[in-house]
Amino acid sequence: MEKVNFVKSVFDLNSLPKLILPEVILAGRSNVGKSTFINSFVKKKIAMTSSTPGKTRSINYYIVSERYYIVDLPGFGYSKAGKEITEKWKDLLKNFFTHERGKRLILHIIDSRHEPTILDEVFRDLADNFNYKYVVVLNKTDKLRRGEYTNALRNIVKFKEGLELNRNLFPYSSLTSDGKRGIASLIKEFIK
Ligand SMILES: Nc1nc2c(ncn2[C@@H]2O[C@H](COP(=O)(O)OP(=O)(O)OP(=O)(O)O)[C@@H](O)[C@H]2O)c(=O)[nH]1
Ligand SMILES: [Mg+2]
Repeated sequence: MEKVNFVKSVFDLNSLPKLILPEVILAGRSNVGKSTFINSFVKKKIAMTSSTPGKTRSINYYIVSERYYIVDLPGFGYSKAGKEITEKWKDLLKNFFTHERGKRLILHIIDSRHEPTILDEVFRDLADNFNYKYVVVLNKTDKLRRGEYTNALRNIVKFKEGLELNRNLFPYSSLTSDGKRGIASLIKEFIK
């Protein structure tokens, strides 16, 4: 069993962890299930989750078996304040991703029940500018019936060119841990 520990919450990019390790980064809309993904993936209630959007407000670092970080990002689209927050979020993300670090794997979490939003598109395009490995995790699949699941998979390939099941597209459920094996081997390969 892998050992997972909380490292720190980062509010300012000058205080990122000094130790550089590969980073598995959870990005996605607010309330999509990034923090829940972490808990289910590492089988430990380590990240704070909520049914109300906007729970994670800082960049949270967790370390797995002293070998890599899992990084929980604040969700996008949580905007009581609207546009201004969105701009701030874009800046923070852009700065975070342009900050000189080790290698990175971005898991873009998208709710399988809904079409990707405009902010998902903004993030996808932002991620395109960086040289990091990028995959889509289509989550909450436990909420879908079989036909809906098939449709979700069929539709998501329109989101980005070259999306391919189990290569850079992973269905997942935090409730049942369905799809965990594929992501586990992706990470294993990534940290080699
Ligand atoms: N059924 C089901 N519910 C899920 C799943 N993943 C997350 N949830 C629920 O979705 C809600 C939001 O989960 P969080 O993990 O807090 O979402 P987040 O993306 O971290 O949200 P922010 O911190 O606001 O960015 C919670 O009520 C979770 O229980 C899943 O795979 N299946
Ligand atoms: Mg969260």
